[in-house]
Amino acid sequence: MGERTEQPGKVELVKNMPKYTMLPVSAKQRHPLVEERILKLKEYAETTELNRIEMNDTKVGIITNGISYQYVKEALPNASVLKLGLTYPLPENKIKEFAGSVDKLLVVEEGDAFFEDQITVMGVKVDHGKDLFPLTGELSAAFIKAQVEGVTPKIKDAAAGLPGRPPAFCPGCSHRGIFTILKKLKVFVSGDIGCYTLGALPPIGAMHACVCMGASISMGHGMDKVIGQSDDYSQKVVSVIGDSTFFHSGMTSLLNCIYNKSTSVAMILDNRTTGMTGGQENPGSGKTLGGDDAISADIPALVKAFGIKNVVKINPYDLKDIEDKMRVALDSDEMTVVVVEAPCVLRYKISHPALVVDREKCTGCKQCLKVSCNALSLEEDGDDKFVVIDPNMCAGCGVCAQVCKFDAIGEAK
Ligand SMILES: Cc1ncc(C[n+]2csc(CCOP(=O)(O)OP(=O)(O)O)c2C)c(N)n1
Repeated sequence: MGERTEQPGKVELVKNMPKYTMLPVSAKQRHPLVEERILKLKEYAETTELNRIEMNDTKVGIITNGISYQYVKEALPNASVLKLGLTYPLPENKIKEFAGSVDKLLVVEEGDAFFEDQITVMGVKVDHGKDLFPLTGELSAAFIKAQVEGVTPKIKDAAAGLPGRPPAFCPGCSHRGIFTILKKLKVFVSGDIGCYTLGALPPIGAMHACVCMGASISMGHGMDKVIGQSDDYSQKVVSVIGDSTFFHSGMTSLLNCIYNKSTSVAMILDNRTTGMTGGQENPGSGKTLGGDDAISADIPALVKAFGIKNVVKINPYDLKDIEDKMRVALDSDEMTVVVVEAPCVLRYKISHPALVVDREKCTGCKQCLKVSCNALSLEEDGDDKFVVIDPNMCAGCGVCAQVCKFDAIGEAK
């Protein structure tokens, strides 16, 4: 932390094969140096302010770190604490000194018994650790207080019967129409991480797997190999991945698919941004993170260069276009890659005039609510039920209008 200081002089490349080239012969020579460095770090861990003892009441001493430290300070302000800021290697002497100056030693850490096990191996008796603070879930100040002092703070119960409010796609989001049709086709969607993962949640509920960033296409490939060809769409897999995730770690799996003759369908939802994490630039957006102009990677050209012949573009705001082209892709016995090009409406501030509902035509059937748009809500007037569109939220994308069987949604007259 502090002011940036520029390195004086010119930085030069120095060739030093035994240091930088980890062939077995040099790796063997480097290993002792790594061990020496850990010993030096251990000495540093004993003296650095990052590992500090805050002595208070000596009845209870707590070894903790990070967010757990904040909970401990809130829950047990009088307890003595050893706060670890450098958590590997541990400061053995400091831990022993702290343990010796308190009556009872507790280790409060989220997840695994990372400190507790190492401290026990040092020969230090831990009075309480994972017996009170479980391996799973998250800690909180209230939970720590309850476990240590047996005092459970009273928290008011939520009113019964409140509806769940899962997060939804933004009004106007290009992912909405895609998932509406994937649901209609009843395919198995092997998903990935990004705004489109919200397609897994009700009322859409059309993503059936998501493990980690970049896994969609490879999981889909594996499922396709196991299941084999089928005419039943519910037994067909469509992998769905965003542009940023594709550039990050989806490209290699796609190459593997075509090399190993997958018959799955992969959809790349190219909204020209990294939407979920706040709209950062990526290799397709045409800008560097610093805001300078950059290349804009051409996804269809890239995919064709891998050897994929069936590369199809879809307009995500035209439900018929999506369904027709997806049916062709699903019926093909060769892999198809569907590229959906539509800029993120939030990031690029895209909006069209808000749509309106014709109350005379609306039957209150709720079909439009199933596309999961927060601009839409159901109103009641006596026995009459009808949908209204909030003009401040609606981006005029038209997806809700396309699912209305009564032609009740349209532009304002
Ligand atoms: C390994 C890993 N790194 C970073 C993240 C954080 N993260 C969540 S979603 C996402 C990318 C979303 O961008 P994109 O795939 O383009 O989809 P969009 O949200 O724009 O629809 C990132 C980087 C993560 N989940 N996993």
